[in-house]
Amino acid sequence: MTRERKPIVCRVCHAQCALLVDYEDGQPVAVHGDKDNPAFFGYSCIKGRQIAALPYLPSRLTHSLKRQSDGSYAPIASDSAAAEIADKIKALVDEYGPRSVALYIGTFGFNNFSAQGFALAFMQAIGSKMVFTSVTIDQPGKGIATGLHGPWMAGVPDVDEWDALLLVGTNPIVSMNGGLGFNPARRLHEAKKRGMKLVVIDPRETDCAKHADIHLQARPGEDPALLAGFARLWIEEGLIDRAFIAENADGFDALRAAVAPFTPEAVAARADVMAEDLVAAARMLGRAERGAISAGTGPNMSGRGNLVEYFVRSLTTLRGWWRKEGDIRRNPGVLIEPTPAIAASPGPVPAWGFGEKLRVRGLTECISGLPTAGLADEILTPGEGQIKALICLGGNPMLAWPDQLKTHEAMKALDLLVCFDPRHSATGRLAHYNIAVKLPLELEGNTALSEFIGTIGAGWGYPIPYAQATPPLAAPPPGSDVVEEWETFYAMAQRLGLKLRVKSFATFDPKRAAELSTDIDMDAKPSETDIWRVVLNGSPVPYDEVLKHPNGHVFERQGVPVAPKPPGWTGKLQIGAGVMMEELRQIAAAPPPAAGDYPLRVISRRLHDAHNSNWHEAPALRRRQPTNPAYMNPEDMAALGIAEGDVVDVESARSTIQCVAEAAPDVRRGCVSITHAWGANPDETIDPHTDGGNTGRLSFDDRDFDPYSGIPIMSAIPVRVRRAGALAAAE
Ligand SMILES: Nc1nc2c(c(=O)[nH]1)N[C@H]1C(S)=C(S)[C@@H](COP(=O)(O)OP(=O)(O)OC[C@H]3O[C@@H](n4cnc5c(=O)[nH]c(N)nc54)[C@H](O)[C@@H]3O)O[C@H]1N2
Ligand SMILES: Nc1nc2c(c(=O)[nH]1)N[C@H]1C(S)=C(S)[C@@H](COP(=O)(O)OP(=O)(O)OC[C@H]3O[C@@H](n4cnc5c(=O)[nH]c(N)nc54)[C@H](O)[C@@H]3O)O[C@H]1N2
Ligand code: SF4
Ligand SMILES: [Mo]
Repeated sequence: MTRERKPIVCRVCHAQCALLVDYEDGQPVAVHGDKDNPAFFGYSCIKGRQIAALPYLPSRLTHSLKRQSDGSYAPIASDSAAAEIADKIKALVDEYGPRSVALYIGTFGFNNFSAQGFALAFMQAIGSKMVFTSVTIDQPGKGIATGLHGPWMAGVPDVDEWDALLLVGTNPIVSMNGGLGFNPARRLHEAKKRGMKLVVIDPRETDCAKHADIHLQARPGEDPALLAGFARLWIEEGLIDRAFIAENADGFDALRAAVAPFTPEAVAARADVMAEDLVAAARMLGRAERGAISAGTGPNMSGRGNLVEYFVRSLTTLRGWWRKEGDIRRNPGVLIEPTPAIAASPGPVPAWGFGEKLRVRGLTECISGLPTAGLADEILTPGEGQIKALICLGGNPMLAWPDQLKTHEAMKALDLLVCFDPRHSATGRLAHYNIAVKLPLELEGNTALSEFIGTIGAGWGYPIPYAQATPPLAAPPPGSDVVEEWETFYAMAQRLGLKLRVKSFATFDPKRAAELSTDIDMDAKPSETDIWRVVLNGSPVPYDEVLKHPNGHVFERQGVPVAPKPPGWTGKLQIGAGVMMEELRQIAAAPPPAAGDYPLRVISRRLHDAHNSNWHEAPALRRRQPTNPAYMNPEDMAALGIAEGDVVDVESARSTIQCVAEAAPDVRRGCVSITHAWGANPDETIDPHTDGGNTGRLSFDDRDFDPYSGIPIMSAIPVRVRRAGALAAAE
């Protein structure tokens, strides 16, 4: 028997953990974390441990599919599919103009920069700017707040330097969403051991909240009031870095005036927490020498994400928690060149109102991209500029977008819908073509994405100059015809006689990125490694060097001391931005929300054993997570006459979904915690025990939406809940 152990960068989610696959006689027999890996220290999760099994699941597409006139699907050769799609795109561009063709980049369009690089180059080649991504239905407030507040070029200190951490509606132990870095449970454990204080604001007692020194189990959607309360108390008690603010920030007086109404008592009443706890949390954070704040999807989706993210930055500024002159940035970049380590901000940058305009709801491009929540209406609204074709790259609009009912109408209205997906997803079941793609086991992979997201904020990216690149471990199943996404875009461009110029992701500097772009040879098809060289052109360590380290490596690169602010520098952070202060005034003026017809709130969450809409059917995952339950506080269940395991109707003003009720004492009373991206299409039969319910169906995309990113309410959705059939029985 031959035994082999092969390393792979996991890309089953964005975290890119270092895994090892054990082979016996060429067959994968086990997948586990690599204990010797210097960034992940052996971490793996059950989802990642499926990496060697996924290519062989019955649900994996081994051939691309084309919809037939009777609505059924038949296999089509990948090159024929590329040719047919290219011809259809050309016909649409000729008749309606390039704007009629849109691209949607979902989760797995980010996990693979080569796919994204080619998709973007193809869109540029046909002349369409209609590029949408999942970012605007995720945490668009992060970009918008950075624009309003201004970026701090030197970034924030690393996890092991913090004395305190505030997590606002994020649960990185499960989600890997930043805040703690990679192998988050271990990093939190180490940080707590050295005395770091943890404050968590979350309506659920999350995995992170269980380790918190103070957990404010607040009413969802009240985060801006809570954070304003922190700011007010810090200012009142002098817990702010006056010198840093005077030197580096404008807008202090405006902020002080806007947070004045948010007294501990007023905030406690709104958010339904104890005023003493709020004060204790604010002081615990305010007395920490160095600290960090990270917010997640919950507060980004519950109505005022921009303001929450703005406070994440402004509170950091008030405490002077940014990396300062002389601090060492230990990771000068390996595959991605970070922003310059200078203790300064260029000042605010435009956050919306530029680029392509949507024809609906007055939405424009924003710093987080074109508003995806406006895309369904863009498709459905007739007239000049209407979108007729949508290319979905590793995303699943039918299960992930808000307003599933409208999304369904939109997908059905398209002249051309193409999904690049290894599975016949809910969106794929409405598509004209599904391109069957290769999976991570069959692809070269690397940690560029994790490094790229290192600029998002506290606890993102690697604190050390670490990178990993691994070759494909296995060929696709025998007899299959699966492609890398870029190959199809290449084939389509060839067919249409277009040239592709692919940008480098290795830098954030737009000028340098343009210089590092590469014209692709349209006659001789490049290799997979060639493509990565293009996509990471100009990386601090050449890609070929990283490829020599399939087990991952900490490169010998000197840390960079943060340089002082250059003389004559005028840029300053802005902590009193007018639009944000106006939102604070509106909140202060409005009473806390009344219960109304829909007294409960569906709050978003992640499940440990499921990732968005992906691979729920994998047997090892299904055993652990057969469906997406409605997790409810047992007291709410008792009050509503609901028993564990009952199917319940969760009804919003938009629609009703069915879920299996599960008692969860960790969920705040009044909240129903349900994860997204389950369920099926509106015209399909749905069994709540296996398919689950789709929370997107509960939301409107055109009510209570953010005017800049378009994100509507996707958490804290007002609902009522009753046992399924209870209404019929009562009548
Ligand atoms: N109500 C509510 N709605 C939400 C959220 C929420 O919390 N609440 N969360 C939002 C967030 S944060 C996000 S990011 C979006 C997610 O939005 P999307 O990215 O659109 O949704 P996913 O479910 O991640 O879709 C991923 C698709 O990629 C396919 N896939 C899996 N592996 C691969 C691969 O290797 N290559 C390719 N090409 N495809 C692959 C899967 O089969 C699946 O169809 O949903 C959003 N929707
Ligand atoms: N295992 C797993 N990991 C994932 C994913 C997955 O599906 N499964 N999805 C990936 C994706 S696409 C993303 S974007 C990241 C997201 O990563 P996170 O943002 O960390 O996602 P969650 O774990 O859902 O944490 C959101 C928290 O917000 C809370 N919450 C809901 N509404 C509110 C509110 O109004 N205020 C406050 N304060 N809290 C609120 C919820 O109770 C929940 O605990 O995770 C990624 N990682
Ligand atoms: S956390 Fe994500 S990257 Fe890490 S093993 Fe799990 S699925 Fe893979
Ligand atoms: Mo996300």
